[in-house]
Amino acid sequence: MAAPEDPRRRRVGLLYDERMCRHATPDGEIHPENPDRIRAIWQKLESEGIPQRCIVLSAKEAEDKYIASVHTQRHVKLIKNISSKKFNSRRLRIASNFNSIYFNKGSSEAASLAAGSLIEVSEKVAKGDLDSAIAIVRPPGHHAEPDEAMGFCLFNNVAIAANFLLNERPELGIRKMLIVDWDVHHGNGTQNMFYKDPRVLFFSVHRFDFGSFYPARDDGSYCMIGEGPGAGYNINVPWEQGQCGDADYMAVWDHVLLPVAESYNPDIIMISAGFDAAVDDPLGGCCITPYGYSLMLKKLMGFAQGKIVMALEGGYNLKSIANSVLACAKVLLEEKPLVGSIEAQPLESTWRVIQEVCHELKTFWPALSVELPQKLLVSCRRPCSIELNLSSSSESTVENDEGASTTLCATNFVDIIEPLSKLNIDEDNHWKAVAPDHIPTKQSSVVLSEECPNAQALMPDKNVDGCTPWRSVLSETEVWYGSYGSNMWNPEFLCYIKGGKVEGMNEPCPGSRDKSSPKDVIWKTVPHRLFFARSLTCRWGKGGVAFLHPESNKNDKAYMCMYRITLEQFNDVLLQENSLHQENGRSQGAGTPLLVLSDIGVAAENKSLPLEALKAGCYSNILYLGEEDNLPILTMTCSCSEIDQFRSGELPVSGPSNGYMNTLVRGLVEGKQITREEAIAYINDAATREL
Ligand code: Q9C
Ligand code: ZN
Repeated sequence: MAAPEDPRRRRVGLLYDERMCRHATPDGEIHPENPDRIRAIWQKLESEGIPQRCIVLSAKEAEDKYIASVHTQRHVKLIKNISSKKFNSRRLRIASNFNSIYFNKGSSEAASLAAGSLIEVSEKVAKGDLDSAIAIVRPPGHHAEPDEAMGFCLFNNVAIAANFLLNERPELGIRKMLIVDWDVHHGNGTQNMFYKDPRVLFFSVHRFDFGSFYPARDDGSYCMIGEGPGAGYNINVPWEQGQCGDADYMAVWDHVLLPVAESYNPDIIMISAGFDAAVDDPLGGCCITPYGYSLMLKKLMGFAQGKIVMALEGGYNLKSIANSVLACAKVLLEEKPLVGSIEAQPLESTWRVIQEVCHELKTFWPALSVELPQKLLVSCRRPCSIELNLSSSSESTVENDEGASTTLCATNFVDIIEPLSKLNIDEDNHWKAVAPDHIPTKQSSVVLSEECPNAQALMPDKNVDGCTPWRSVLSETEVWYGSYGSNMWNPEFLCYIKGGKVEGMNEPCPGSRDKSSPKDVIWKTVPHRLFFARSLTCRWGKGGVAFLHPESNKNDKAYMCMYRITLEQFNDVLLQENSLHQENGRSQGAGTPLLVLSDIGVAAENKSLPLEALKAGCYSNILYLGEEDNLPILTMTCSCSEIDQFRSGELPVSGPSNGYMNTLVRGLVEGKQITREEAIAYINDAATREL
């Protein structure tokens, strides 16, 4: 035994077992959820001398009967047997029936070791043999449903251990527990397993992005508060966007989680500790620092007499997860107070989400009834729309979830900083204060971090404005063009890129100068009202065309097909949609573009950006609809003042012609969003409901 027993010394369990590395992709394909994750964490802890200060445990396989307390017999059997020889030829096909799952010869053992590890450490913490514990396990668990593997998860490790304590070890006195799921993804499986159970308060904070972030189901919404006796014991905090960091999580801790934990008074806390909301995670798009994680954990240690069990869930940047787990281990071990500070303010959307959650739950938790001080609501930071990919090499490789490698071209330093210098900076120098939190520093030679919080210090001294032909600059920036009208139909949109016309169009499109196809096409829904207005367009002839109400409303839902194109192409589409491509010297070639990089920043700040040069066109207003894969989502619609004119009858409101209607329905159906019947109902509703 190492150090002499100090009675104040915390007994922290640390579980790691190399056998959990045997679960891997069957043919060595690259995958973010890979064995190096737990190895990297363990190596980091070893290099810092952490294991010597902990009680190190190895894994035990979970007994079937314990796993079966949250999973169906069928699922237990499948996962227990999937690695056996007789499944050799069927493993791939079976995996493909699940969402984001792979299996190999090591999967069965690893899955039951992960679940068994959680049982092991939870029992020891509940008994008081340990004060707290960290289980460095994989595969992760929180997406696993009663009868379904999902999202890299085979067995729901935390749920199995929670049920074990409640049902199998009543003598340990664990009658109510709090599960805090801070993985960037919603813990859908865990939520489901305890949805009607008041003995488990499940709290998940996750990216939701209005239902478009993985697992992209509506059960991650704040409306899901539990059912029957479990009503009030399920709390979801669904972020509207990425970029959430320390300040946002602290705001949720202080205004939601801690007040609830205080009144609930749990006997133990289990943390579904994914670290994919960490800064630089390739899947999460958020930016919690190791200091942020240590604060989140420290604040929870004030409850349940410090009985805390942490279970690794996601987290896919090896450095980020290793440093974050290290920070957490130190918190559990050390009696020293934390040092550090949180620079940024919460995002504006964070206060909105907190208010929604509190409103939903205040009848169950009176502590959530307090109004947020007005002063908090006005001091917030705004999201930043431009991906800053400062890299010392010219290319950096990021793995996507499916294992394929995507090569991102690093954006040239000058291209990024120069347009930023045009961003509106308010009197309080808001941008400067906010910059470090927003700027990912991926192996960057230029370090924009706490040591160097002043982005302006890094401005190149030469003003390059005017020297760069706009097309080449804008061709290096990608955006999502979100289409909610006829461009949802792929062949139709391609006319604006490649040129030409499809059936129903009166005149052909000239196409964009850069005729390369969109890099990606994805769908999303947005909380905006779709409606039809105007009565005639050159391209479509008689009938109204689709618009989005520029203001968002959470009761509205519009389908949107998003094309990943360059900002140069976006400009060309914008010109064509406003039929300004022939006249107007600024188009097609020389002159100035309608929308430059810095405009995206302004659009992000204000959500919409009317373009003076287009005010005669019908789509003169750029909407910023958040981001996807760190790229801004832009669309075009009418201006706010036109809404008033449509309402008053000054400008006509009319439904789509049959040809236009057919194109919309075709786009939705071929895009596999909804059935033909649903598409027709959706369009009819948009065309008939009063604005
Ligand atoms: N287009 C955990 O972090 N992504 N799971 C699939 C499909 C799956 C994450 C994307 C992400 C699963 C434990
Ligand atoms: Zn996750």
